Amino acid sequence: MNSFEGPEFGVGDFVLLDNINIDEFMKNLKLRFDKNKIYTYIGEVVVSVNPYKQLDIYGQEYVRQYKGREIFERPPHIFAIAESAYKVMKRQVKDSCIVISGESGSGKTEASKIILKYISEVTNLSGKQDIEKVKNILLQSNNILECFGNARTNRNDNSSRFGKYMDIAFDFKGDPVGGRLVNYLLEKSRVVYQQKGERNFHSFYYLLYGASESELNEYNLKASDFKKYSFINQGGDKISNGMDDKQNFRLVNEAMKISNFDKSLIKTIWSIVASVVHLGNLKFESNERDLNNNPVNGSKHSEAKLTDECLKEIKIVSKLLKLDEKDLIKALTTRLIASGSRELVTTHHSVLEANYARDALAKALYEQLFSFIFMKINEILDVKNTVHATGLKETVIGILDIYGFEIFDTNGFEQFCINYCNEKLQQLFIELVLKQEQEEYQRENINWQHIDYFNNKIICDLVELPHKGIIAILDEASYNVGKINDEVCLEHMSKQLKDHKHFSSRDTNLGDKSLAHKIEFKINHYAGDVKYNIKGFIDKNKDSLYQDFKRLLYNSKDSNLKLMWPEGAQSQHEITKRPMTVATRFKNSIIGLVQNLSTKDPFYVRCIKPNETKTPTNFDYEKVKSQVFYLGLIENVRVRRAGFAYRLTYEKFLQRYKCICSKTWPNPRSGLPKDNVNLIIREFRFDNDVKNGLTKIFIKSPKTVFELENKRAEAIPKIVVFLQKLWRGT
Ligand code: AD9
Ligand code: MG
Repeated sequence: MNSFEGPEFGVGDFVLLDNINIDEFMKNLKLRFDKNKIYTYIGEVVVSVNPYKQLDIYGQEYVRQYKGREIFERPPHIFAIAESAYKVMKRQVKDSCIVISGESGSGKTEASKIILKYISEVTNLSGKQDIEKVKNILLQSNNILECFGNARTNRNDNSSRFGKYMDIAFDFKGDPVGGRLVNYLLEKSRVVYQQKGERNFHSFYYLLYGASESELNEYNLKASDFKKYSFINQGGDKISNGMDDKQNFRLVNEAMKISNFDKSLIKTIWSIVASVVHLGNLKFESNERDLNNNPVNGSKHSEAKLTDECLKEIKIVSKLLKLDEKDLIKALTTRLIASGSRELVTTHHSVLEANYARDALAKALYEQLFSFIFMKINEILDVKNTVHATGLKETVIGILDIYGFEIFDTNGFEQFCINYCNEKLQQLFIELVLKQEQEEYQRENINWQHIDYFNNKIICDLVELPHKGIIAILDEASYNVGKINDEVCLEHMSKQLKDHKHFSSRDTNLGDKSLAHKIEFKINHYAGDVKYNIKGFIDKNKDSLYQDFKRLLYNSKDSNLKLMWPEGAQSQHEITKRPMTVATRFKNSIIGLVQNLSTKDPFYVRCIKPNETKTPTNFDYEKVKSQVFYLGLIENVRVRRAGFAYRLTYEKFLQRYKCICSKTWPNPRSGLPKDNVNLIIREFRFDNDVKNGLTKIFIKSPKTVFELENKRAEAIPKIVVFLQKLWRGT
């Protein structure tokens, strides 16, 4: 890479820094960012800084430059990582994966799209129709998922509010034949609540500002009524910020058609989106006349009833979701529960409970819709359904675009889950980087000096251990209906985790006076300390949607909607099991993800956000520095430098570099490739920087690789002359 970039661009691999410390690291990163060199390697990890402007580095010409090349042959680029993952998959017939991490707005989703585009450009060169179709759906699926799962936040105008893992399946020729998407924890609280300056999910605005007058009439929506729609107007005025809602509405509909969503499904999807907008305008008042005894606990409360003016909204929602109007009202204002004798009784909601039920219904409708969309895309991408299914096992490249570490002023249940996920991924990163290196050195009989690193397993255990971990304690509290509130749950945690080095509250041994009593706890994450507010943990963890709603939606006359709610088929008596909590489901899905990734050859893209102002020129030194710390990049450079940066089989090495040495060019000496390789190594005095493995030569410093590459570049004109002479027979 140095042979392609001058010294004015700093070093293209951090391993080449003279001294590895944060100041040198930052100096190099800034120098490169200022010169539009947004990619820098740490061995095979690429560090990417969001340029916040369009760079002309992703076109055909660039694809050609990286296609089929080794990582060190060209300047650092994300294409080189995509190419490496592709090569592993194709040449070694091994699964590989690309893990993209970084904080919100650092460029993860853009990176995943660039990778997908690269793979799409370098495959199916013969232009087979069915493979083109698969590629097209893979690319189009982003438009659909971003419409329903992304939103404008104060950090990012197009922030993904869910985690996404995508497997692209390839046939034996290396062409994509299908795929599989997995969705992690949609931030559904956004459906009913947005902060100032933020928006609800894009889909609401695409519909409102993109659909035609007549379509909007069908949904009983009016763009000019925006200010009245309380579920989507909380962020402020129509805050599009460059988002072209109209154009995007068209693109999403097109993408759904390309992905084989039939007309009726598309209609159901927009009807659900519209119904959520209308649900937001339902209001309840207390029916003072009907003071009632709660048959379960005997308490008295006034019953909620819909205000007269929103009866119209009820009609609209019922029509959109093809529900019976009376059933909808009943499900919003009452609840069927099993009393002690297991007979079923109806209890009436208070106004507070009815508001809660309305919000729960809106969130659940949207979340289930989002999962259903994933399922539909998976159905069409299922390898079994593609023409290419051969019965052979396909090889896959996995791409993970998942939320980065979050430290806000107030951190709740969502941040707790997201940060736990990042702990797990960090652990995998450490394990894989070290494990893989160690295994290879062992296989090749190379001595390797172990490098010390912080093993964050202790923090993963703190969160996930059965019976003892935070999730287990939270679950116990969540199952204790009505008896334990958030505060008491925190007390339990403090008691059980009082000695843990990475947990503190006011009541633990590490008692931290800066934490609010009974409300806050702190986890000492690998990336830094995070204070969590326990308020809402139990509720979000239980995430109970009354069976009444499930039954209601299952009984919809809209067959698509009915399909989204199979649980509604259960009768009240059947529901005896404790449903799995959100935290446990999330934990299981992340453990599954990590297991899945650990079976693959991993590549990493570590994304960095240069500033909070979304501007291309500002490199906020302190902000970037903190990301460098928590992404563990300095440790990564150290580990990489302690090992061997590059390795090639003797055959490949000889093939590539025989031209630089008179002892191997034009004809290598007789003997093994290994002996010839060592002739080259000795000739240029690289002896101290290499080790001989059984089948491969290991090179410690990338500097040696660059010198070899430079020498090769110098030798090539001479070779051309030599070959010309040879051909001319002179
Ligand atoms: V979040 O966790 O989903 O909130 P991401 O995914 O990390 O976040 P995203 O990829 O959405 O960030 O990038 C944010 C914005 O930065 C994009 O909308 C682009 O405007 C901008 N961006 C990111 N990467 C590039 C790039 N390689 N070239 C140009 C970019 N602009
Ligand atoms: Mg994103």
